Amino acid sequence: AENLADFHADNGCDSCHQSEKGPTNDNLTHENAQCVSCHGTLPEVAEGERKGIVSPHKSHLIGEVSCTSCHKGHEKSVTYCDACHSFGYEMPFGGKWERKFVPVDADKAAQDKAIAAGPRETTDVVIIGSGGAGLAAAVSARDAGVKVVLLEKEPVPGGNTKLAAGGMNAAETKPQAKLGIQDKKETMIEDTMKGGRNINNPELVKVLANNSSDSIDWLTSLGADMNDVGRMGGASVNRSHRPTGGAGVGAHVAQVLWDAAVARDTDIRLNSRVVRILEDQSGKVTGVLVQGAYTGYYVIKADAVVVATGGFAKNNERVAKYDAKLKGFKATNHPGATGDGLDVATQAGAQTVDLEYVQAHPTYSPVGGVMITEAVRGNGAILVNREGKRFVNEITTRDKASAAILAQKGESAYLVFDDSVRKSLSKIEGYVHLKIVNEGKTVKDLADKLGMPAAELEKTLASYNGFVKSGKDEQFERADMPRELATAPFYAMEVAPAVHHTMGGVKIDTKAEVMGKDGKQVKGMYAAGEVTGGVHGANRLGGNAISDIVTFGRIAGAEAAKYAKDN
Ligand code: FAD
Ligand code: MEZ
Repeated sequence: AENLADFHADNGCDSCHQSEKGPTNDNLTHENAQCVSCHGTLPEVAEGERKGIVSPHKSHLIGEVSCTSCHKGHEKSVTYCDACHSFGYEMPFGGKWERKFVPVDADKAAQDKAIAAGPRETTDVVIIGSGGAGLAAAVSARDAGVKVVLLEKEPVPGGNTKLAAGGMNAAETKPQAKLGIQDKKETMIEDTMKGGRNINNPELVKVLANNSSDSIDWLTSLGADMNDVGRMGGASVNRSHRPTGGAGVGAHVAQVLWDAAVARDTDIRLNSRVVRILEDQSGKVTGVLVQGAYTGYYVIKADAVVVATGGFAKNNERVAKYDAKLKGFKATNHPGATGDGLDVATQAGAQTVDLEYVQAHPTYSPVGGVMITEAVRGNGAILVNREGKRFVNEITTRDKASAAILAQKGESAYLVFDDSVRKSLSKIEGYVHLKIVNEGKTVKDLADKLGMPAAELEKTLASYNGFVKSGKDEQFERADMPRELATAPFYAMEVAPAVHHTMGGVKIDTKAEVMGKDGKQVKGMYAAGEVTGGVHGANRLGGNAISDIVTFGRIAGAEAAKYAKDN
């Protein structure tokens, strides 16, 4: 047998499909139920696995992950995890992970035919993208009482949001108050503008900061735990919120929003790529053209559309077009961050802003294929080069930290920390689990393992610990040094910059309405999250994206619902 369908052929097509015609929806609801009925649920399959391996059936992915996300019927199976990791899983009938970007207008004749056939169905609001912005929009639109269809092109939901690690920025929040942290929305505005080199749209920044504590309350009301508060680069105070103990913020927030959307009976369709936003002759939005991976092209008529399709950091060709220095760089993003949504929106008349600004995250693990959260530095880690020396203020903005790492020998550096940092942030356990953390019983032992001059690393740690004690970093003026690095064992991870965030995108106003190329709003089109530009200027501050997607996602959903009711 070449694939799973061949292998199951003796059982007949109806052992997987409802009818001989094949799948009846793009979530493959029936087909996945058949897998589960024979092989068990994901947790049941995980239970029977060999212990001590990184289980392919337990993951940080959100929602109920379908078997068919990896196990394909009529083609080679591929491990979705391989988009970022390389665990070397042996899959039955497995093939190699490969993704080629297919432009949204690739199959124009078939698309025109589907449009000519007219709408297959009608709804009030279509939301494109199941990341945090799309899910927040879905929850608020459903709460406003309208019908919603949420379309996601990937087989798994959550986009980049499910990967977010360090935190969500918010000022004047209840968790900050409990921890005695003094912050002001005005300070968050100033930090954000300064970090963005003052080219951000100040009106959007005000919306971001002024609504940030409300967004924390809203998430909390949906069941989120945002009680741990740490520091991210470029922030004057601790305002990055995450779950107690320092677990990754994104998987938690995305799961809470997913559960809330599901509890509100949102019609969520995976494997469903939007390839066109449709408009009438006056330019008013009338719906979308969807490419269902299994059911083909079809039209949904809708009064309003929310574009929440995320950024394009995983599309290196596109990234390099805007910033040639980043050509060939790895990316921290999920595989769907290719920029389709931007194409769909601009083809329907949306104006764009700041596309030339693409951000590299300073600490990506070339060994593990994953981003190492800024929270590790925020909680105390330092960066050293191959000579064992510090070379930068570790909590400066990302553009500066990335440039400093690239200037070191080998164009990478080591993130060095002790056991007290490890204990302060449970996210670190994930890196240990991925076996990308070097450990030494002493500083010398760690340096020997890294092939670094031990005396130099010992000297660096001793002088840094002196700065912690005196409260003044004489070398690089690092403002926040939360703890001494003195508790064995000691740890290090190799890190190098990777493409992380695309600051530019669709131009929006403070109601998340999309601005057209003619400077007027595109009637019925809304956008939120990383697909938009203007909030972060030339350089986004760590923690501001999750704040952005929750706040603007909520606004986009509520405004789209209002527009749909009025039209
Ligand atoms: P996404 O979450 O990326 O969702 C967009 C969705 O739209 C995707 O699922 C995509 O597949 C789908 N889509 C795209 N095109 C189409 C189409 N044509 N049709 C249908 N669906 C489509 N920010 C912080 O503030 N704090 C952090 O700690 C943090 N950590 C991060 C860690 C990592 C590893 C990464 C990659 C990012 C991190 N960020 C963080 C940034 C932040 O996660 C993202 O900017 C944010 O989650 C984007 O949310 P979004 O909803 O706009 O897009
Ligand atoms: O905002 C981010 O991208 C972020 C905080 C990432 C991280 O390092 O955790």
